[in-house]
Amino acid sequence: MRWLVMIVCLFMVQVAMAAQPVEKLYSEHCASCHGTDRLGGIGPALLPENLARLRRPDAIKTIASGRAASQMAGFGDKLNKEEIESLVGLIYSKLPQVPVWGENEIITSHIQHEPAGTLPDKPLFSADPLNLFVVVELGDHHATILDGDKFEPIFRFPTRFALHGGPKFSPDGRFVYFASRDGWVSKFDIYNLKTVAEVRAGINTRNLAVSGDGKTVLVGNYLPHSLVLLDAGDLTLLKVIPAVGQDGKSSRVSAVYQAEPRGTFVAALKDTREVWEIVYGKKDFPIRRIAVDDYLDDFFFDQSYLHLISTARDSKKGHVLDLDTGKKVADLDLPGMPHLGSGITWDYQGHPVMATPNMKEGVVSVIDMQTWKTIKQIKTQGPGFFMRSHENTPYAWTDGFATGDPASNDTMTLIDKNTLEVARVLRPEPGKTAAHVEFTRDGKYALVSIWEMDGALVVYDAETLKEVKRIPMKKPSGKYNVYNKTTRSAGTSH
Ligand code: DHE
Repeated sequence: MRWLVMIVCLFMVQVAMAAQPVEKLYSEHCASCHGTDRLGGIGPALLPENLARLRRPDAIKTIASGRAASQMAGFGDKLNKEEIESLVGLIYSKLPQVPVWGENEIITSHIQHEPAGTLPDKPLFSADPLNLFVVVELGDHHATILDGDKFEPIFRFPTRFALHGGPKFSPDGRFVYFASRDGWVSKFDIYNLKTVAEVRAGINTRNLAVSGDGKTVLVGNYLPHSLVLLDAGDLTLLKVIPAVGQDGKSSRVSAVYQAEPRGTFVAALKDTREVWEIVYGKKDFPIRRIAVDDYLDDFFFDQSYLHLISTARDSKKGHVLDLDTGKKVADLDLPGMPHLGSGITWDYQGHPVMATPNMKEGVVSVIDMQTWKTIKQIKTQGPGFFMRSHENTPYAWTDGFATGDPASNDTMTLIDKNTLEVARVLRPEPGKTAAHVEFTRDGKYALVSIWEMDGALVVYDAETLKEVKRIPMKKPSGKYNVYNKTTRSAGTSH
């Protein structure tokens, strides 16, 4: 009997030790950098929504051993295995209430590094300002401004933690705006190589868009459920719009886009059957709510921005919406998990077609944009994440890294845009992840990421497909050519 009592007591002591101290452990070891409320500080927010890309075993490793090239120290000598695991349990648990991040919090977070209009209007460098690339290096949270003629870095600077989505340019290409998953928006002056302003627009942000007139920035958030309008000049707050459907249900915002030919922003709402179009040139930013028959996610637009192409959450079909009438005009046959955000368009036999990679299947779907019929499913090496081309190049390039399958992870499949056949498969560095392509402004060179900590950008001659240069980088993710982006090339995401 005595042994039973002892076991029970031991068990209770263990439960008490494991259950109670985790908050204390957090406040002792984590709160000073990640915030008492886990909303972030000098370190990132530690909430399940923000940690979605970090696997638990990696979180355990990070707490034990720290994170290279960051201020995150290792705690392996201070915390035992159970303590580290209990902390991981805590940071992957939801906060009891959706945290407040409203006008006050946004306004208070604003940082003006350089007063607007005080920096010179001429670039500090001689490289063609329209043929620069902004390269996001996720490995150590930096970005590089790269000369697109010489393929030489001009400047490298720290970014906020975990940038996501494509950085967006001002229409003249002078400024670039970044969004981090933690909600930080930064405006960088490319001419003067300086971050000029920053603001935290949310706690878990999806992406941002810059209006066609360059005056306004729109930010879409998962946490809280909001859209935030900022003055593109100095990033001061213009308006917070709670993302609430007509049915009163609040919704996460999946992504936001600019539709310059329409003078609007378009917002994708994850939890309500509506698409929002926001007029950026009008006072108070009026919202047009377009009722749709499904939860639409992951948007793509035709070059005129008349048609919005999207995937519906619960069906295996794509959905084409006429933005003028607000009516669905076609269903698309799109099995698997197409990644429309990476879609591109080109002319095929006199018709505009769109093509999208697929994150679940090794296939690229090519769709006629007049009949909205799938004209070909092209087999690739494996499920792909990103796709790119350029008006002056014969191939559409797609990677095979969406599922991390080692058989396709290191491949680039090149599709001939005239025949819709696979023309070539490249392996920029066998065994290492290859992903995301971007072209120079003339389309003559293609830059591919070796998406690894000791990674690189591999520059290919886009015609001969010979490697021209390899530039070492720390897990380079996306790279964005100023000209292709500001002119909304059909071969790149907008
Ligand atoms: Fe992305 C763009 C959504 C996971 C890297 N990603 C986008 C965009 C959307 C989106 C809506 C377009 C916004 C824009 O450009 O402004 N991404 C999603 C997801 O829903 C998904 C699958 C899950 C998630 O956690 O958000 C997801 N994305 C990832 C990654 O795991 C990637 C590979 C690494 C990372 O950074 O987390 C990743 N997404 C990117 C990149 C772009 C992007 C590099 C910009 C592509 C471009 O060329 O424009």
